[in-house]
Amino acid sequence: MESFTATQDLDAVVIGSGFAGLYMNYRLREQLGMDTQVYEAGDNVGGTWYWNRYPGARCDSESYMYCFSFDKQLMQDWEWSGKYPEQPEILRYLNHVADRFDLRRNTQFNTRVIAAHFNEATHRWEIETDKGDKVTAKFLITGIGCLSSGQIPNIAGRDTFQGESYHTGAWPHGGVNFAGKRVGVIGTGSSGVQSIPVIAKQADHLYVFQRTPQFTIPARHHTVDKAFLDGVKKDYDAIYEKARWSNGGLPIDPIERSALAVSDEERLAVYEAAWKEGGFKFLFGSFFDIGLDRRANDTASEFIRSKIREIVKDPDVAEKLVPVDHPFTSKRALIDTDYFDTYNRDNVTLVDIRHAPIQEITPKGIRTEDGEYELDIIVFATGFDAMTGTFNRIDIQGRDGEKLKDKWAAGPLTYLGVTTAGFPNFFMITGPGSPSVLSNMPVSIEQHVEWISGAIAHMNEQGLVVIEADESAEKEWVAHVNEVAEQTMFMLADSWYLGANIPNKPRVFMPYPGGVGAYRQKCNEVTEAGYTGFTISKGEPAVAQ
Ligand code: N01
Repeated sequence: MESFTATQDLDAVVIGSGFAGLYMNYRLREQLGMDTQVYEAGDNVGGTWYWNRYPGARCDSESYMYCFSFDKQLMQDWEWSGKYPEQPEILRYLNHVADRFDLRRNTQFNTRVIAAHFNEATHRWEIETDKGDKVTAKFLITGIGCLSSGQIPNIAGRDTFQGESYHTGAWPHGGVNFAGKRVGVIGTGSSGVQSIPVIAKQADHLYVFQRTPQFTIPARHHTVDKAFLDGVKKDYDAIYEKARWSNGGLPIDPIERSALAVSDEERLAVYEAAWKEGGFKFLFGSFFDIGLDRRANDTASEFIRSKIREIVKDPDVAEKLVPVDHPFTSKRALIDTDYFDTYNRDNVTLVDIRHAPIQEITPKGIRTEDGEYELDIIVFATGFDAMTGTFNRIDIQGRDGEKLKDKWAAGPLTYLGVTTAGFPNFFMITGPGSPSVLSNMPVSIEQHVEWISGAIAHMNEQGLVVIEADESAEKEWVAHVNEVAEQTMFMLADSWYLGANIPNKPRVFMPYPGGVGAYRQKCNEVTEAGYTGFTISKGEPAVAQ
């Protein structure tokens, strides 16, 4: 982008208009009075919830916690209809937020940012979009989501298929008609586990192509009890505050009990009660060491395996569904509605592609080592190039023309998951190295947006121009993230947390697993100590903080 001629010089550019971009826009524009432009690839707000419209899509944080807390009246006014919010309802909520705070006014839709280069002479970002916009901004902030670059595996013959095919993360707005169709779903992660039971009810026949069996807990989704929600609303501040200081961003009391310190009977009773209640309490509300100690974990993993064998009537199918190659919680923990029971249906076939891998996609369907499955529709529930994939699609260049993609070639390097050294005035909402995907996202998003706007407000008040993470602080933070990750089950499975789902992606644990409370504490300490680990300057010369 040499000789960059901008049509506008802005205070800030925000990329994305999901939960993160919406709130960032609100803070910058309404609270800091900054001239802000938002660019959004979709034709409306919603981010993840705009794109992921597959059947059964819903969030697995309970609805009363899957929302913003920055506006008390908004919290009181919005009524959720179910225990877990469904995609259309979350999208309605985000549209309501956009309307209520007039957030579309400075948002340009159907527009992707394709390049952003930091100009060291002007201390401004020079930003270009696929629609030909050229603007500069003092601050560049990404709200591009952690799971927004869909991954369709490069299976031989993929383009020869003559039926319809879809990725769950780019679902047609008009929906897909499965009636009377032979459908193949590849993938049994969150998207597969949610969509499989719903598609099974609509399709003539459903073939599930499973590479890795999953541990999943029943969600026990039900209509929200009005009295419960009324109770929540009376106590919303305290409930949300508890979530802010929790491990996973949910208002669940920390458990001190070890799975290894109780009798077999007591342990079983705890698991049975949690299984009956449903949801993530099985993980966060049973024993503290399930995610930390392999022997403790074995007790939970074994309990879930016994449930799979109990639910699935055909013992051969049950055995194929039982995960044996990784412990519970080493991949993303899942909750489901009727997932295992779906395999008792006559119109559902489990195809074990671990033992008979897919050889090719043919014009008629999918051929595995065991034979060809003729299909009308293929659904790729095959996940995302998570956490770094969307950054890599934008040509982001910092000091000395260094490309972010090159800097992160061996894995993402960030300070606090919100900034990266050598890229001044650049902030990432829920970037790699922050709790992000290991937490209830709105809690982490709000924390980042508020931390970023706090840093910007500080700079504005002090007449400071450039904020930049120090390399040494970044190095220390990355080492800390790795050290904490090493103590968890996460290292014991191939997962997108580690980049294992993308060919040639470096195997590095990307989110911060230390918990949102501990992370918030660290961020607060950095701020209170005058932005330790950052250099903030008036441009030239730099003033070490
Ligand atoms: O993707 P995934 P996802 N051949 O990567 C399989 C969030 N989310 O879209 O495990 C055959 O988890 C792959 O198999 P394996 C949530 O954070 C949240 O489901 O790699 N199979 C796996 O089974 C989630 O974790 C919600 O062996 C292939 C599946 O495809 C994240 O998004 C809902 C394959 C991919 O699973 C991603 O979930 C939905 C190949 N070549 C998503 N490549 C909620 O809040 C991949 N697979 C509820």
